[in-house]
Amino acid sequence: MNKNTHFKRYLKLDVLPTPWCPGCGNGIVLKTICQSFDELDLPKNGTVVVSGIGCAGRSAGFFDLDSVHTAHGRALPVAEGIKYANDALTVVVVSGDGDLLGIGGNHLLHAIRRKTDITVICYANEIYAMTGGQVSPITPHNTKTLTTPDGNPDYPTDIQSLFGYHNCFFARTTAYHLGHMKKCITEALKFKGFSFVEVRTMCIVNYGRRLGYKNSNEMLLNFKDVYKMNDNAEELAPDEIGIIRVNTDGHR
Ligand SMILES: Cc1ncc(C[n+]2csc(CCOP(=O)(O)OP(=O)(O)O)c2C)c(N)n1
Ligand SMILES: [Mg+2]
Repeated sequence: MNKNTHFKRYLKLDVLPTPWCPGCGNGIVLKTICQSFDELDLPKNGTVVVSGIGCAGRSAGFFDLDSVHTAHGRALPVAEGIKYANDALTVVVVSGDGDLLGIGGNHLLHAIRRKTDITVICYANEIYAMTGGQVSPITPHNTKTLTTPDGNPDYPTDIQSLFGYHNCFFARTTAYHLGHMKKCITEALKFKGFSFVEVRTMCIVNYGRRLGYKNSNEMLLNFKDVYKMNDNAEELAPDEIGIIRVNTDGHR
């Protein structure tokens, strides 16, 4: 394998293709996570991937690593348990916004509080994709979904605000900003403590089509138009991507 395909060693190539719809952003995120693993040369017998349930959660089965596909919303406590049992392992959670912030939201609060040294990659497609496109905790206000046909009456959770004064690593990036996504994931993996990367990604089939997008490329280009880079922020505005900096001792 050459330098550009070296990341494939972290994938079970023989079980491809994935079950994801044409135009889904999940493959971009999966590939980028593997590229970050490759950059850090993470040992295959020292890295564990944990997921909840959902389209994003299906990622866990495609890593050529030990992985656990947990019940819906339960990825974090399982991942924390693995880390506490064997501190030498690198433990990575890959799951969706519905799984991590909706049904698993309570676990997220406590993982942040405990600052367990794990990395969470949230495939933030703003929707419960696998089950047909129900409103999620980060669906924007007024947005039409299967369960909010007149527009979402609620406002989305600002994920970074959950971290409050706790000394964790938080980054927001998108499926369009490939280099930035890789940097965010690599930095999160290097961080000693709880790290969370919110990756804005697209679901055309159960979300974008309802919003009037013609194809997933339009959704991808929308990330380019909307999101501005701000890598030294104390706090990210809703239209900014970047890393919330923490000091080396873990303090903001
Ligand atoms: C306890 C439980 N409740 C509900 C479901 C149904 N369910 C499966 S996937 C899913 C949504 C997942 O959404 P998200 O985590 O955002 O992942 P996505 O499919 O969008 O990638 C739901 C509600 C379930 N499997 N288990
Ligand atoms: Mg989702």
